[in-house]
Amino acid sequence: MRKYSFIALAALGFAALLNSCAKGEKSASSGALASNAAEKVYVKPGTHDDFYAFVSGGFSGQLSVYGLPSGRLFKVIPVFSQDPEKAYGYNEETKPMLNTSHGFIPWDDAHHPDISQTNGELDGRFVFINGNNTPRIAKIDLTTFETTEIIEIPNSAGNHSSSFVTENTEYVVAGTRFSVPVPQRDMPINEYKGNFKGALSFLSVDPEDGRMDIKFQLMMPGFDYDLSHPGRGKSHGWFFFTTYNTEEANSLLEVNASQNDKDFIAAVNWKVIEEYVNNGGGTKMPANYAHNVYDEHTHSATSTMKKEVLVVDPLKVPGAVYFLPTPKSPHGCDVDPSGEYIIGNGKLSADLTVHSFTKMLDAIEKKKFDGEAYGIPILKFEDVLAGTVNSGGLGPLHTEFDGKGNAYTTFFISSEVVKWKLETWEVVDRQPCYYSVGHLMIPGGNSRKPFGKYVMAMNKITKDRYLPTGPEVTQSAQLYDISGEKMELLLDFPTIGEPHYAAGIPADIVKKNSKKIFKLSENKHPHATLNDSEVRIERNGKEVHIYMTMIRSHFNPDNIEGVKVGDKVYFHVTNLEQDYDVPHGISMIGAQTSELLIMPGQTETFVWEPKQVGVWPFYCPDFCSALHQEMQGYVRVSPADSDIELSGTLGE
Ligand code: K7E
Ligand code: CUA
Repeated sequence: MRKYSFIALAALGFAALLNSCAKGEKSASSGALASNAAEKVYVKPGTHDDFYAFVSGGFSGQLSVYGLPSGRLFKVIPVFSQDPEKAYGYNEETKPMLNTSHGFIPWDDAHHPDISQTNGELDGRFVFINGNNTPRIAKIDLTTFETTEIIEIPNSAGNHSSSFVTENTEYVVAGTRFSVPVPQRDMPINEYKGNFKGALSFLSVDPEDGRMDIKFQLMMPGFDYDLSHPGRGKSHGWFFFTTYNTEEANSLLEVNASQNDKDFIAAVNWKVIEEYVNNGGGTKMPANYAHNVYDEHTHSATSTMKKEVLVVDPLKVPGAVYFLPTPKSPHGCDVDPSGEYIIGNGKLSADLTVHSFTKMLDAIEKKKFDGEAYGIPILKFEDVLAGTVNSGGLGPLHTEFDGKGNAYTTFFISSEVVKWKLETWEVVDRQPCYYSVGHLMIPGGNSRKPFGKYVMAMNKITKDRYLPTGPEVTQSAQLYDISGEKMELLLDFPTIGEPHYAAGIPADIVKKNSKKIFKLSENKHPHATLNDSEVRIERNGKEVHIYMTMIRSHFNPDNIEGVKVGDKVYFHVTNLEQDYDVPHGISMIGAQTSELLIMPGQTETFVWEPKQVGVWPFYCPDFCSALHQEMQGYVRVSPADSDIELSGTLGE
């Protein structure tokens, strides 16, 4: 019977999807846009956008930076994937960033960026983002827009309920989507139930330098922990996680994990656990995970393997965890700006469940429990329910807030954004998305202080919205003006990869801190060449180290002789420029790497192993001056037994 109703719901959803596509075609051609929509997104040449939007790349593994309202793309920040454009993961300095316990992993699936906060408001220091596939959390420094730290999460698999930050960035959270044996071991898969564990990891963030560290891992029952959000204001100190597959099925989850009428939102009191841990609680467990840190002064990353993690059994900490029954395999787990309402979006449901934090505390205090799961108390649904939004949509996924008492929820199946009122739970507006929307984002939407001017919806399917590009067509974002009663669609723009969540922030908070150059006087790279008198070439057996500089518009040296077949040639190249926006590049014929793109004052290294005798050119691939085409040089490669002396010259 249950199975039947699920299939019926899916079929209904499919019909709705077709329906919304048909609607889309019609309104696209008949002009759903208000006549002044173009004006509202037009940012005059030479002027700046009001907001930065950091949009996850999903399976591209990167984070892209757009301006709002224009939708202009400014940068793709490489995070978990190698990027030849920036040489990230190709140069010797950044390769350690992609080290893991599984070796060098130059890809991941990045979903949820979140901006650091102070007192519950965006502070614009860092963006954090999760890697799902090989569980990791990365930190991007918003003075350089570069990834400066990646930490691997042990005992985790499918790091999806991540990487959301608490009100003062005390913690960044990483909850496992897939439960696994902990510790990992060889065991039959069908013994999953009762034996697998779901680790919820809390990573502390140093208030001074932002350094991350796994403070503790809470070992929860073997459910799937899908999404999470921090409490704020009155609920600061708590973290909420949606679960599905509380059935603990290990096969055909589309049916077997949809049996229970209700799954749970897990409410975790991290303050209580923090206190327990600070007083010596928890168990140190052997582990093996990488902690990779990029140093702006050495322009280099180091990777350290960590060998231990602190594990906490929730049953040992009274008051640490409660389960809030939530209908129909909830996906999104969102907390309103006041911290009172916790919204669970049951993705197989038409309604939204809103829990009350106050009622939750009250029920806990009165010990009104409705049984337990693996020893964790379950609260009564009716006791914690604040209200239900009868939305009339299908497949609710994610909710954001405008700070004016309204909430906005995406519906994947019925392909729309629905606006509703907190406390009365009434739906007040709905707008179609083209098509199949996932997350949506209001700048500051995950904080005490949202900037409710725009909402950006991120769509999975675009079909006919753009010029076709073969079987693979772009995903997209859509921008709506939400300053009035009714949402107004302003703009469609294509995105990089598949955006899941995004994080937006007023540009003013970030742009004043943006670095223009790296100071040469602060360059602590061990292979830096800080002026032309330090230029040199050294041989150490078969290793050759070229200490090279670049400035408009030449390399020093630009003629190199004495390199032999079989050598391993390191180019350590320093850009001596100290002007804004004057990077130089270097690329070498036949080198099995990418070009380097070196910022003013920075040093980078690539390795070239010449296989053939000859005279081989290198050049600058970044058009840096009127004489950029003159920025070139040659390396003479001689036979392995040659006795030609190593030399480097310029202008001789
Ligand atoms: Cu809904 Cu990964 Cu947040 Cu995609 S997730 S949409
Ligand atoms: Cu330097 Cu082109």
